Amino acid sequence: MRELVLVRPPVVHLKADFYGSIPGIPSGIAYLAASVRAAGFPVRVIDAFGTAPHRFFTFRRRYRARGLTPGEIADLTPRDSIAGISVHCAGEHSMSCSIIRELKARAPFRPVIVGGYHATFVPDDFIAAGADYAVMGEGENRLPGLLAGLERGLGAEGLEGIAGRDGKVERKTRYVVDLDSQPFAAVELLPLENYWKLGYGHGPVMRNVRYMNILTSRGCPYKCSFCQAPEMSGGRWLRKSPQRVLEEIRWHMDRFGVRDFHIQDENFAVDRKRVEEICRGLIDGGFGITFCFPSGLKMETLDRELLELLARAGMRYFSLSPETGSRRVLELMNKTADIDRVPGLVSAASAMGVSTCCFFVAGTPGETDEDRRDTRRYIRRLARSGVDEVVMPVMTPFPATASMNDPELQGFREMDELCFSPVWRRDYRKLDGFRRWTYVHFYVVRLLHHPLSFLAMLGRIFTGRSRTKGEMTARRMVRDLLDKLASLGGPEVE
Ligand code: B12
Ligand code: SF4
Repeated sequence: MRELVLVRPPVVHLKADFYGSIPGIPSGIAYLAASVRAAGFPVRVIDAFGTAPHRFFTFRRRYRARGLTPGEIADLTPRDSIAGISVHCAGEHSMSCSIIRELKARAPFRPVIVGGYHATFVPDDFIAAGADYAVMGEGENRLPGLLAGLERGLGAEGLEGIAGRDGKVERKTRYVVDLDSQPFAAVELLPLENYWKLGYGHGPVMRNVRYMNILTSRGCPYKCSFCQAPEMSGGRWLRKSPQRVLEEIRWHMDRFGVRDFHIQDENFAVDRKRVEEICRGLIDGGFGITFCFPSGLKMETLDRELLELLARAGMRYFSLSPETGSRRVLELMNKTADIDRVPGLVSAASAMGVSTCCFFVAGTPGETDEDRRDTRRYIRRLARSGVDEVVMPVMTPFPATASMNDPELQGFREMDELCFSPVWRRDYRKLDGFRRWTYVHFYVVRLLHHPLSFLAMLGRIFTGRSRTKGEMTARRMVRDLLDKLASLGGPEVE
């Protein structure tokens, strides 16, 4: 039986994007690898970022990548294997095509399969680049079937949600996997020590503490116009039971010595009873862990009582996404968000010793200067309430979202440019200026209203005991600069 080699591409971003990309433990492929293995297929992972996280190289002149080059990945992939490439985001588009070409150049008849969040929405581009199959949506319920078909000398016949060279595309639009029956992620296939040594990730990484990205649920029932989650999950929200979540946490603690969990769910707290049971299980079971929500919690699912329970169970950081201070813009986004609740939630969390982040997006089509003034005013209010950091990407469209066809969001030349600093937008300079000044407003108000906490933040940046993404990023920039210097003269990949 041929081995499946799952590839996580190097992390890529536009050189002109000052904020870069956020590397972290790739949880999705680790869950997928475990399911494929449980179905009886040998599997290994080539994590091109995690294997060489300090190695920068230039990709197609305008992009900066980190990790192994496409040629090195192809060299490491046995010719008699089946290759599977995980394409998480639009920024990995051309890099993944390049990996496909390198793999095919070395072994033209070796099957190459792509899958992942981004590949789900533009499967044909990867078939055109030379891939044999593109799996759309969840991988667990169709990759084993495809591998079995390939072993029998067939292909994707009879399987839905797989695009192939014959052009047949039947798109699966709803999540269906029973998460409780799914094995725990095969994270031992990843270069975990490298991630732990890095000292940064998506959520704030604690010094000398092993962390793990985990998923306790999948999908989201909301329908924000800029987000791919509704299309990816078909509006479904799937959950693991509290018991299973607790077992998974205990397994990571016992097997890998993990003590800090980064819960990466799209929408963790949809079911309040489930959250309460998980928290009570952590408290009563004396787990003694910490956890955070770097991908956010939905504000409507929280109140003071639930925050208290989460804090007692070990929550140390979470982010909320008001996105804007203007109700008009919220309507344009088709976003349900009761933004007046946020100041109360962050000050309550702050009093409990939990750090908070608020997420905004600048440049929603139809947003006016007046809306932006409302946003800045609202952010100053949050700074007074004690929020620890704000993050403000600039709106970029993603495939399969309403934003993708918006006339105001046109002008990009290729998918890879779809990042949170869309420098190709005609109004980018104005929007970038707005976000930079908004950061200045935020930190000045924070300094004036919470001087001690501001000074403590500076101290933590200095000592590396980061409690927020911003503190971690400040140190990361220095580390990245040193890595870039050490990588000078490195490869330039076309
Ligand atoms: C967790 C997460 C991360 C984690 C883990 C990433 C990973 N590689 O696994 C971290 C924090 C590292 C991360 C980083 C980034 N992310 Co992210 N991430 C998410 C998040 C919150 C959930 C995704 C998830 O885990 N879903 C559940 C799992 C099970 O699904 P999955 O990983 O896609 O894997 C399944 C299938 O896709 C498939 N599959 C996956 N790979 C393969 C491979 C093969 C061969 C097959 C057959 C199937 C298959 O099977 C898996 C199991 O079912 C979504 C949020 C959202 N609202 O959607 C964003 C999201 C996917 N991320 C996004 C972005 C932009 C990024 C970053 C670029 C952010 C940044 N500015 O730096 C970086 C990229 C870094 C990188 N190259 O990895 C965007 C993607 C938009 C786009 N199309 O470009 C999303 C949609 C968030 C958003 N709305 O902006 N992310
Ligand atoms: S932005 Fe958040 S709440 Fe809105 S659809 Fe996406 S994951 Fe759901």
